[in-house]
Amino acid sequence: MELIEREKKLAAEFAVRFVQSDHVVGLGTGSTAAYAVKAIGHQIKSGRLKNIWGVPTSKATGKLAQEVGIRMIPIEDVSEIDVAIDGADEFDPNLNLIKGGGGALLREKIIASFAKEFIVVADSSKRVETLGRFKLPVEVFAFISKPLCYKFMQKGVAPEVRLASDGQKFVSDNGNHIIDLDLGEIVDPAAMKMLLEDMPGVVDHGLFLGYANKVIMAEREDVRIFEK
Ligand code: A5P
Repeated sequence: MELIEREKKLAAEFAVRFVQSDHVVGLGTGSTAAYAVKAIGHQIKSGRLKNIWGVPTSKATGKLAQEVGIRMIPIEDVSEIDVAIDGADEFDPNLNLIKGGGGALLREKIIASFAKEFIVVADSSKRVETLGRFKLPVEVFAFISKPLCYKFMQKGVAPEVRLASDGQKFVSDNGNHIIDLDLGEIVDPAAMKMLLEDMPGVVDHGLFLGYANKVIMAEREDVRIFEK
């Protein structure tokens, strides 16, 4: 297993110690979160965790959770989540995040917002001083993705409508498109958040400001915990 992969696994498995029996657990999306989902399944089987209910952030995660034996509640039946564990594409020193590389940002943000504790798991490549090296994913209503690209270009931003592996436009679990924005360093994430939220047609975006309580990052064989 290559180093980055080992770091993802180490961080994700470490985070699962914050899950206790009787918890409702938000299950993140992506390759790092998948290690946490598998570890939760393993600990249910071994008997360390009892009466766990998972809330998946995507159809893919729901499928994985089912395979590893985690019982689930659909997001529409959730009132509170004890702990959510999810990956990130980037995190900065304020624990602000870019998420959505896997296209699941809308449900990820909703689940993070319902979680009493939102734990981010990451390999060491995800740590940045300033967000923006990773293109910012923006989920938009499908019918408006092209006009919104023109709008972004007018604002001097390079947009890219995300494509799926078959070359067709990527469609999120919510039936929307994703526009990836090459912003360069996002010096004022709060201003960018406001700008995006003020654009009709934008459903949500991958800036997660003030959501994370902890980032658990693995760096080689060490685990580092960043907290606010
Ligand atoms: C999914 O939409 C994302 O927010 C992921 O959590 C993020 O892209 C990190 O993915 P990896 O763990 O696969 O790097």
